[in-house]
Amino acid sequence: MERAEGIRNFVDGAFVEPTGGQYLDNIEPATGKPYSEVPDSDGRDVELAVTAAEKAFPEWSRTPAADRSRILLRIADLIERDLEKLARAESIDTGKPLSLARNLDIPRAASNFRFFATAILHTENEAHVTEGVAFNYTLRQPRGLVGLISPWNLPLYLLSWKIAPAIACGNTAIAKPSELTPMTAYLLCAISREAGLPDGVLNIVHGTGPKVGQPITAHLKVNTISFTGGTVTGKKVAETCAPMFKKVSLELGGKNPNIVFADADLDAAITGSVRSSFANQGQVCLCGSRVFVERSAYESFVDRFLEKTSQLKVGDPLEATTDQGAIVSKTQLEKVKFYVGLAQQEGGKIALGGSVPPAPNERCKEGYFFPPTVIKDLPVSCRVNREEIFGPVVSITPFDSEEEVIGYANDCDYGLASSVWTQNLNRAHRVAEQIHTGTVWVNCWLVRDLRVPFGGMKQSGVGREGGNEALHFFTEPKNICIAK
Ligand code: TXE
Repeated sequence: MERAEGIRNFVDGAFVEPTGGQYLDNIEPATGKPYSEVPDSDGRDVELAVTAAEKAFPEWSRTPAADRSRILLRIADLIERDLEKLARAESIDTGKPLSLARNLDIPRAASNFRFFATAILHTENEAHVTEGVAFNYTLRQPRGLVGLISPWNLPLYLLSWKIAPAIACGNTAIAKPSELTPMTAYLLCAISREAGLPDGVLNIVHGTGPKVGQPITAHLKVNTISFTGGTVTGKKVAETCAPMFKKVSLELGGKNPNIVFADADLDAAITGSVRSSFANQGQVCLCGSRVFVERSAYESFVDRFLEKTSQLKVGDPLEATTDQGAIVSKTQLEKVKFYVGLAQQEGGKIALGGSVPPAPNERCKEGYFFPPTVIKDLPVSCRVNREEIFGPVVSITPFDSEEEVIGYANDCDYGLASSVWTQNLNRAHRVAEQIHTGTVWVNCWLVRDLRVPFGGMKQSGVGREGGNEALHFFTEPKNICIAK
């Protein structure tokens, strides 16, 4: 692979070197080799970005919504124009199949910009008349300088899900993508400049969590933080922000139950469960990593689930026939292998996969590959069924009653998402109301309407993204009360 263009920080509308002149290797997961470099920035670079964002804020926050909307719509159009380039960059950077980046990640990034570009044209302000006394109206104003920190699994999809509402609402932003997958964030900068986004509205500082993420979260002038990543890091972000009374949104990990009742449409349940188990190599916080099947359907489901899963092709992410690409990093691959080993110690039986496959081709002989893996017979509350693996590994467990499976589903430190497969409408409503997750999909998975609240409870995070939740998060409500 030819060495890709060097990534630079984007500050005040210009591409700049990191102050310290240091760079990190950016590894291609499919080959295990460096293919580009990413700025190893530090607090000095964050300071430059904050200064730029502060300078841009007065003008941008006063820019009419119609003008902000036009620029964000242009960004969406340019993302679509550059779809192939962005999809290829995302695939190379993350190891995900090019087909997945082309069909999911990049189109959703365009949708994120388009959604919030139009949402700000239709917001309503509340008014309350205190009869005979006063007239109240609620003004929602931009918060100011916001910090946006995003993870490596869906890089442009999740970063744009923060940038779009933040700047649509009139804030200016300092964003930090994961150091593992910086490329599409870098490519977005030229797109935003071409779309006419004023200098300093969006600033992107590349680098590690401790050297760049932490200074962003700790900066006195950054009063709002939107974070997506692991629960451990989420706690560090919360610890930093709490004493500074910052507004924080935390979108963290998940250990999502996928519940299949015997009365389900099993064809749909199996197709949907294979997808929810292994999409993006299982590296989606919404993946259904704990599969529960009603006992009377268990054997049949397992046989057909294994058969369909065995048809998934692990391969070079750039090849059109690939269903499963590479795991994002050597560290993440080791984490997946650790949990597969632990599963066997905890009594699990590997029904499919479980060990590193042969390299898909010469180019990828040192890549980070792991096959879709299915584990049976695990104790319900063992570590593998409680801890987030974030890889292509699921457990399948039978259950005997609705009450029992709801108890299994809720006996979890996370509460992000769940799926329920049943053709009994009453049961669907009854079970969905009792499961402690922020999203419950019934007879589907990853159906996403951008207007709905998105997020989790317990250790899956705090707050919600999407729709009005995002518009409210990135604005400050003010009650103005005028005496009669
Ligand atoms: O995420 P991190 P990692 C889970 C998954 C994964 C685990 C760790 O289980 O194995 O999290 O993954 C930045 N202050 N998810 O290590 O560390 C970091 O640079 C401020 C679920 O990749 O949480 C990156 O930009 N920022 C998740 C971002 O935080 C800090 C998706 C996320 O990195 C920081 C990804 C700090 N102290 C992983 N330390 C989901 N919910 O989708 C790091 N960062």
